Amino acid sequence: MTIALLDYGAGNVRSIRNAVRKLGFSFTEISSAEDILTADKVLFPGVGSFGLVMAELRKRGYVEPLRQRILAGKPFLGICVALQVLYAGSEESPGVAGLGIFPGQVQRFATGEMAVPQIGWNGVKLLQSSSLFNGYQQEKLYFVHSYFAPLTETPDDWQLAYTDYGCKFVSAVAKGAVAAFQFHPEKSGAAGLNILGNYLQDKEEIVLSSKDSATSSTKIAKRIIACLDVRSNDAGDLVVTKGDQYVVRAEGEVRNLGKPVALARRYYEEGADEITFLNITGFRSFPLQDQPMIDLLAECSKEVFVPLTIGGGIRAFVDSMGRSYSALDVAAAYFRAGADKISIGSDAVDAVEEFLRSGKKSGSSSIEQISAVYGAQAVVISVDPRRVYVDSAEATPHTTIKTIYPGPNGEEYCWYQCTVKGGREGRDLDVIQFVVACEQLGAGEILLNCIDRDGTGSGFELELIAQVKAVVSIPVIASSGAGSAAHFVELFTRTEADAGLAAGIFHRREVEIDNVKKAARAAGVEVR
Ligand code: 1PR
Repeated sequence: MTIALLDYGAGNVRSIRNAVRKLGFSFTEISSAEDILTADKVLFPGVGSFGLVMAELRKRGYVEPLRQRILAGKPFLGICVALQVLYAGSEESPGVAGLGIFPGQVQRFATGEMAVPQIGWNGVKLLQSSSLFNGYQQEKLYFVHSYFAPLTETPDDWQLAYTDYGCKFVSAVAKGAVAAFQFHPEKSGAAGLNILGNYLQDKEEIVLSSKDSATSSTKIAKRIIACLDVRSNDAGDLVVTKGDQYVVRAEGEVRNLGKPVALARRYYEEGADEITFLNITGFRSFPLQDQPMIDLLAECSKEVFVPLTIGGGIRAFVDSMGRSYSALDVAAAYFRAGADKISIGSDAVDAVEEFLRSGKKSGSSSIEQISAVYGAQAVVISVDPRRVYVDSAEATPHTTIKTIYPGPNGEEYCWYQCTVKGGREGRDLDVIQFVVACEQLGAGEILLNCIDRDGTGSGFELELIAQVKAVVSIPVIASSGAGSAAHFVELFTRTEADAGLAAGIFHRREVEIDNVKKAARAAGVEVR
């Protein structure tokens, strides 16, 4: 049996390749229209915008063969945007015709109550039974998208499953042996691998029966993220380290808390919803010569089937031979190696300063470039703010809060200053100006650290998190200060944070991820 992969080189399809291999199947690459017609099974992990996908299909002459294959009901599985292009068109790329298998337009989520993009684990409700979902136990699956196919009032017979995110949308379609998912089975842990395995194994056509109604609802989970700060120690080995307020040396030595791939695998098995690697010395070296980080990702994505984010050193640079690389080149290398999202730190601060100075977008910043090619959902901004105390709100032009933790001289107000280079350098920029500008430039998510809390185990900086959540509509990951499961409960019950990230307590095994989830669940917080 030939499983043919439709990959036009636009993003991270390494994960789907790894997932197929992990399930014991091999695949061939589609390189001609003929391959589309003759393959036993086609697997199409759509990457990029609706318009980009259609342009790539058109350029390669794949539109008609795909339509032919799909209309004939021959085995086909599309993922994410590959579900959306089955429709007639999309608000994402007005005027671009889709494959038109299904009528209707793909729409954008309205901003408001829910963060956009939807990034995270949500449920799916089956409208029909399908062999694709054999063994499915109602687990949550991983979604990352800003656009969706609306569920029609009376579901059509090809609408297989739906999900709620402010509205009900179609999360799976199936017709004959043709299917497509809005979620990513290759990023949805064991539940996703099971579904993907069902497609790969199915010898029969996908069996559909017994219509259900679309009355119950699903809920997105708050994500629990394990973060691995990675750097070389003095012996030159890449290790996971952890600082106290960003100081990672203890008694002169870089703290060594384990090997990155082994730790990531452990967190995956223990139920982490996502794993983040931060190369904390990325600002010093030439990022693309940082081969170990690329190898690390490639290794990790063979075994870890939840989303992987990589940060540190995502910026333009000139190497020792005088060759220039753009931030997009650096990001592309990480996506090819298996990253789902990249995280920009210092370079985002420079980009925002330039944006605020000029009053217009340049189109050439790392945020804009990477977002335009890979989509906003692939661009995380990691910000390292630090408290600056003032006596009154009028004492500074920056946006302050009246804090419940007064400063060393009894100051009742503070603002959060953006820093670069791992907190070594402060800028005249507050976190509010910064995150608002990042969203405007095309960022899809904020990783909100706080140097004052980092490594202290004293709980998340709730005042900061609430202040940031109030001004952006993209998801916010709260980071720094987690010391117990109760701190996550406090985070999710007292702020609207979309995810909580921790490092030290997980590395030192002081708190298990599972215990965080149990505590959250007991407090009525939705988790996976
Ligand atoms: O500036 O684009 O090269 O990115 C550098 C990245 O490395 C940034 O994301 C920055 O936050 C991070 N970074 C730089 N120096 C350090 C350091 O520790 N010396 N780590 C550093 C930041 C913050 C979190 C940490 C949480 C949770 N680490 O990732 O894991 O605070 O910790 P906790 O749960 O133990 O409190 P660029």
